[in-house]
Amino acid sequence: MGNQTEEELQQLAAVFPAKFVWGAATASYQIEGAAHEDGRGLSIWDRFATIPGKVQRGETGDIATDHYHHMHEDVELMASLGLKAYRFSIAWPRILPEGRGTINTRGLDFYERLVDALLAKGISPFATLYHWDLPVALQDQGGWLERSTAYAFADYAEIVARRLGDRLSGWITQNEPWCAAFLGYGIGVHAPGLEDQQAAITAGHHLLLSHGLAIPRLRAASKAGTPIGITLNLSPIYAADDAAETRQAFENADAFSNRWFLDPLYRGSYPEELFRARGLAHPPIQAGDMEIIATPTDFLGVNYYSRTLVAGGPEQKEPTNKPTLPGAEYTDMGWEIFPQGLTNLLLRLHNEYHVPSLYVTENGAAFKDHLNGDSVVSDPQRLDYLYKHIKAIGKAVAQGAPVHGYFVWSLLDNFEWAEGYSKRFGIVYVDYPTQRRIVKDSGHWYTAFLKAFEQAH
Ligand code: LGS
Repeated sequence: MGNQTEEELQQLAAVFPAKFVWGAATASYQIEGAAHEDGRGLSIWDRFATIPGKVQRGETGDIATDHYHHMHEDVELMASLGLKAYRFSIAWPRILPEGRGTINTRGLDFYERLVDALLAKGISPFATLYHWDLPVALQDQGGWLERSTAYAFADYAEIVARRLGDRLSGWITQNEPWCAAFLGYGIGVHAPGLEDQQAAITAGHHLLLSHGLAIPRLRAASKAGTPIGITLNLSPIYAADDAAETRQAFENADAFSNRWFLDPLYRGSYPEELFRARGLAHPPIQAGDMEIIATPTDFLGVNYYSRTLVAGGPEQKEPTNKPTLPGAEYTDMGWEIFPQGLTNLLLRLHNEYHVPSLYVTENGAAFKDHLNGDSVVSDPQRLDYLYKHIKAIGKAVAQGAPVHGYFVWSLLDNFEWAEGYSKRFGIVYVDYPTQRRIVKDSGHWYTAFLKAFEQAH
């Protein structure tokens, strides 16, 4: 397993406050399967995945890890790993098959069973309300290009909160609105597959609006004090060289990758560079929108995987995290492994945006994993990735960043969107033909670290 001694693990664990929450994360479409069961409506990913060429090998989430039918076993697995928290997402089309209107109570029942099973094992449930599976019925009315979708989201949020709000440890409204907007509407690599950068700006605005509109609805229907936040994918920008043009490229990349969503949430405005650099217009902002979007939340969820390198020359128009640097290490996704980027990012959110509370809601890596014999998956690179990133968080905590939790992406190998099942992010291996779960060495290591944490506190 890991090369660290028990003392080293305890030393690292001792850096984190006693109430720090350690968990793992998943998302509905990536793990649940049971796409046509118990009254679930279709989502934009059900449709997108069947378009030839959109997902590697034409794979879909129809079965995925079949978590819908393995839910109790999966909760047992989390307990055996020693997880203290679990971040999952709720499939909107299971609750409202048409996006609004008639409620499918069987959908609510499933998530209630999950939450109760977690609580019975002492695992704190954190629910994400939107991890990209929009009901197709709403997409057919324009999806996130329509303002009314933001209002439909707030209604949906309240419906879920009325059922689960007395038992959750936290709400996450939106997961990575940047990805939903840009990958889904701007370049079409995710559902719904549009390729229109102006549309991405509009979708991003309505995603942010939906978040702001949902906050008071969630608060009113949840037990007092339940923390509410939003999760962003953030990637600190680094200059690849010291050329003069690189400075402007740096600002533009930061506006695009980070400030597009951070500034409206924490400063009440969009960064002008976002529009200027790309020749785009502002989204359709109505009076009061920016105040709604900037409604105070309790925490920010940070998904961190890698940094972004920029160079100013004309040859590189988009920021990238894929150049091949001498000496750098890359994951199976081609993303550079850069733990100190996470330290810097967390400190920036604390110092520049004054975020009151931070959770790392995703962090992890894909590597090529193989089942050895019956029950061993040796994944030293993932183990090392997790260790180094937890250490990087510890550095930020020691310098005052208010980080309160960490969720590994992911509990299980799963449907990695456009990559299908070819990329494995789990700390637990899934043998898809049998749906058998096998804890990888990184999973065993995480358990050892969590034990060290208990001992250190
Ligand atoms: O599985 C997803 C993980 C894997 O890597 C999860 O559903 C998402 O929330 C999250 O986006 N995830 C992820 N992100 C890495 C982002 C790298 C950005 C590269 C952008 C390419 C255009």
